[in-house]
Amino acid sequence: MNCNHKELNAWVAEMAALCKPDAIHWCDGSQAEYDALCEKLVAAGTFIRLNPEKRPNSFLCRSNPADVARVEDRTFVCPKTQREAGPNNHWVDPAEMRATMTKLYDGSMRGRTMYVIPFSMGPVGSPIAHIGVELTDSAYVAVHMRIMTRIGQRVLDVLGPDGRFVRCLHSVGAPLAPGQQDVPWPCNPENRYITHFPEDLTIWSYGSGYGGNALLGKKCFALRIASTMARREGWLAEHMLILGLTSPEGVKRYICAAFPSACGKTNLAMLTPTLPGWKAECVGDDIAWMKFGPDGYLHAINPEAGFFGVAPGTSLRSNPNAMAACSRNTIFTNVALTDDGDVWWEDMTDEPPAHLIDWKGNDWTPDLGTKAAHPNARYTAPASQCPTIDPAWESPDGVPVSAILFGGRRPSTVPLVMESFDWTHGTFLGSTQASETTAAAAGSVGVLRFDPMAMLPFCGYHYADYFQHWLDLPASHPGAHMPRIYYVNWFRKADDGRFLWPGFGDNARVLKWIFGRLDGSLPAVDSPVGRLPRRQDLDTTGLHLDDEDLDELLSVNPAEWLKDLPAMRAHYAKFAPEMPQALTDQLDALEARLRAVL
Ligand code: TSX
Ligand code: MN
Repeated sequence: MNCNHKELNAWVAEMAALCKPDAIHWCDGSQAEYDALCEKLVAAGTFIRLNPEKRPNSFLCRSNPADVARVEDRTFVCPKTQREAGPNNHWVDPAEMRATMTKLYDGSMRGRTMYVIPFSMGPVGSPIAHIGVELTDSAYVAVHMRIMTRIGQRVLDVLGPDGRFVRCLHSVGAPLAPGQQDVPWPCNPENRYITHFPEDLTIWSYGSGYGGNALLGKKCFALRIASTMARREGWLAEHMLILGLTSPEGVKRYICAAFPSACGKTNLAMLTPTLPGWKAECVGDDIAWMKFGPDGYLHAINPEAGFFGVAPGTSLRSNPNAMAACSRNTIFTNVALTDDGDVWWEDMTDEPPAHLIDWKGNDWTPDLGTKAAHPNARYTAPASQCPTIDPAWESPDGVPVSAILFGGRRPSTVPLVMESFDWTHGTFLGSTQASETTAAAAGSVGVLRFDPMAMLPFCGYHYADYFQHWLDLPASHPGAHMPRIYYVNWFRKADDGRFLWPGFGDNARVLKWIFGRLDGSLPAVDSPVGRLPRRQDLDTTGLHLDDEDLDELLSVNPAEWLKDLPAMRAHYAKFAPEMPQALTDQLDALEARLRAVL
């Protein structure tokens, strides 16, 4: 490895002097290096090689049961002032946080290797991409970074002697004394910190080895830090899938979509349309970076190179493309192990196997009544393995975005689809995006849980400033051609509790209506809350959907909507007094339109 970036070399030396690893390993990103690290993880008892006949070149890993998910209560955003971080982030004075964590990092890598991982978020050299370097004492993280990002010498080559990079420091916080035996999943659950210093483009993570806590290119860089960069520089870093949709006439358009959790974002990203002649292709399932192109369109890249997907619920029925993507060269974390050396998780098949080893390593049979896989169990698979990966998914210029979808899980009130009146109204729709709580979520049932633009845990600065950035975007770029904004709801229920809409591949019918709107071939009907399809314009051929159900799906009941307004106002009040006037005006205008038709 050859690095002539003085600041990078100095920072690596400085962090190594602090963390005191036994060795330093610069990752070149080669297959040989990946294979050797996986073998090392097998020898350490961290990885179990799966049956090569069933899952070629794939591994199972079981984490410490205390380290199974992102830790939002231990996640901090530390600009100079609390005002900058906003009420949507945990803030600690940056000097104080640096002091606290410097003490923890002192000697934290003793007995371990520090991996130096230069990585590109986005196609290497793309003008929309950005570079980071992660220092980590976890080989699990190193092999994940090779799947989830682009790593190695080619990244240093693009970085050059003085390029900008995000400094990512990660330690599991479990130094080894001389001769001390390691554990399969080292971590330090009592001292976890996931910390962001946006003013210094720095991320410090300590104590966890799992997912977004440790793979610092993903949520920490590509969303929290990148959102602050995007605001300064006039672009967007969003928690959105990107998909390409081609009509039977061969017209192709790209759509981005942001949904709260449990709405099936990855399923939509890998959609298989049920409409004959329509084709959907996947650019990304989690994050979109969008910058204006010379054509005035926002051009999106997927900054990631892999899928870190939730396994439970994924099946040949819900998402055959995800199943294919993780059929080989995949790392599974906290799923169950079958007797023939393959993996299983809840809802992968209709019937569970008669015997498994569960995610904690114990014998499992269906009668136990416990979950065999952890609900947040993951597959880590190269995006290139998705059968419907878009031909342009690695285009350095990104793909032009024609539409942005927001949505939520709303059993009542919200229609299947509506179009915003304009960009400001679309921003309003995103800012009030919510799901209704279910029994599964903590707290009471049927309450609106707001998650604006699906960025609640990921917006790296004050939400009011983020909304203002969205509002300012069209005027910030001469000749801007903004995407149209839609709000969708696959989850509306009838009074008897049935889902009114079949969802999944049939969502292509909604995308077809949006397509018709984009090319000007379909009309829409104004309602107080947005523009709606006419009944006859939603293609329901082949569906068993009776007229009453379709009416209900596309209906807007002003009295129902008015019931949501106090919650919306309380939601906005959390970000007052900084909340943009344009959005509180939208709320007032919505109320006035609803009252006018009551
Ligand atoms: O992912 C989902 N999508 C988007 C697909 C592209 N899910 C799963 C959500 C949990 C992550 C959905 N669930 C969707 C949906 O559109 N819709 C529903 C609700 C639903 C569930 C089952 C049926 C219909 C709707 N029908 C039968 O089971 C027969
Ligand atoms: Mn996500």
